[in-house]
Amino acid sequence: MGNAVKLSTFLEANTNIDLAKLILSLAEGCKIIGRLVNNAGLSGIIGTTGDTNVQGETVQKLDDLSNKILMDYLRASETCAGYLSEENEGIATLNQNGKYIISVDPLDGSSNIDVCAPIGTIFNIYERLSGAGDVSDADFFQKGMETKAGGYVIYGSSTILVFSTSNGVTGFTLSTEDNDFYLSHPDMKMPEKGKIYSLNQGNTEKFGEGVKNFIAYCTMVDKETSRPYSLRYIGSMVGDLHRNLIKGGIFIYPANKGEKKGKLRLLYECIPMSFLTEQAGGKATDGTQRILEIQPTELHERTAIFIGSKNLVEKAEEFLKG
Ligand code: P6P
Repeated sequence: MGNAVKLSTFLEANTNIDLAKLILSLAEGCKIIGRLVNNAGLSGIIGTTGDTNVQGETVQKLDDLSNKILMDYLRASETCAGYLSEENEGIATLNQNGKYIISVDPLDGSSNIDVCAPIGTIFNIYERLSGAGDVSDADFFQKGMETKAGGYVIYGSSTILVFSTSNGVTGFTLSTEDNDFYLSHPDMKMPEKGKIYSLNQGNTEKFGEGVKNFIAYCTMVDKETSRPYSLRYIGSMVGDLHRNLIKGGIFIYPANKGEKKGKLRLLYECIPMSFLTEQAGGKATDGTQRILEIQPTELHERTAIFIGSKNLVEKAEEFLKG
């Protein structure tokens, strides 16, 4: 790969050795997950396990496999003390003397596996608050602004690791030549102005008036503001947010009549994506406050989210304030 910058080289130069080890272990696990996703149709691992997870959602076989792979690789890192996953009811201690803890959605959007749409692994890393020994829930109840590293791996037309350690956002593409991650997206910036809105418009009748009025604003004809905007919705948060990070836009999963606090989970979906978005110059709120300022109180709590290009999130907030 010539003089392309390897992930390991970038991490050595830009973070401490423990965090670098953790991210490299995570990246190794995601390489395995990516290969399983790419071969899913041939290896009989498409479909469900027949179980439902703590969220009451049907568990895809690849959800379960991805979760187990990440636990194994992060345990081997020796620097990851604690693990919280969408797929596990409670937290797990991986290394009693580890310095960090991690919250993950092992395979976000996994219901899209059968239709070959982009899916991804989302992660958020904090320093543990407890000194050593077993981790506790309290270690995970930190506001998103305490994040030490956060991001995702998208398994799409290519496999790309996108993350931040508080010094901007960087993307690394997995080479199919030597199976290593190389710098491909230095200093990613969320376009301030976007023309894409992304939400499940089929739920409009369940939304509050503010969201309905923002949707009407997006669909109105107005040449001066390049409206109507385009609706793009993959049904996979990682796919929708990666597109918006590159092209600009807003992603919305609001509270609604059926989901009082929305659907998406605070600790391992909304906080990492909001941390990354703010690091790229975008904005992320629950409609009234920064996602990164929400005080978590439950491991699997959910939140409404309005996230993306600053101009669109602020326009949505105007409609929410009525
Ligand atoms: P809906 C996938 O199940 C997920 O958690 C996110 O990746 C995605 O944005 C959302 O749910 C889709 O939910 O209700 O629109 O199908």
